[in-house]
Amino acid sequence: MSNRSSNSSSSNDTLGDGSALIIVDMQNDFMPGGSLPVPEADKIIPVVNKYIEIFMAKGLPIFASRDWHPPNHISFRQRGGIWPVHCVRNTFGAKFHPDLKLPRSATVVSKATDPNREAYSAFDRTELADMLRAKGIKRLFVAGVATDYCVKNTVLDALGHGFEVILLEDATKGLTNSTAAIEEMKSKGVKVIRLEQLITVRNR
Ligand code: VGL
Ligand code: ZN
Repeated sequence: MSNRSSNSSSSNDTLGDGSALIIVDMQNDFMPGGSLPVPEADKIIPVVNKYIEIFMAKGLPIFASRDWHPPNHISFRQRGGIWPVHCVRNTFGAKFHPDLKLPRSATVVSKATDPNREAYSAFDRTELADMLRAKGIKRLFVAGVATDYCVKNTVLDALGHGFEVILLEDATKGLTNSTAAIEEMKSKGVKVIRLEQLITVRNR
């Protein structure tokens, strides 16, 4: 707790003690060529890797969520849901993209594992909030896909749990409406930054 700022307007973009990186659903099925592709999702991989490098260099914790559905998940069209079959647990589509440089020390959070419940948020029936609190985390930097589904729901839940949230705008891609999703997150108190701004803060 060495770098607390007394100025609350600038305190929540500071990368230091109490910060963690959450990478949402960077899985093959959400990439171009996958069964539920998020346009250009593969383009953010190098940027996500850069954030991973920065958090690793600072010794800060990294969490990676994954959509981890059973084969008969309620969100699939075959069961009346709105999505094609995607991210079925233990399949290639559910694996993280091979270019994502997730460190061994990262904590993987599996979500939407119940066949009869949809869960977009990485906090929904997972241990994420407890694990973050156990590590003294107060501030979450969020990257990944899809901006307008799992990222947004994870971010809003994080606010509900009392975490400060910073969305990494250059490390997220949406399915249909990223702009509206980002505006909604901003209106609820989320700060939105890009790599350049994080480095500026880091080197201050
Ligand atoms: C997601 C649709 C269905 C996501 C997951 O990760 O944003 N979107 N399941
Ligand atoms: Zn899903």
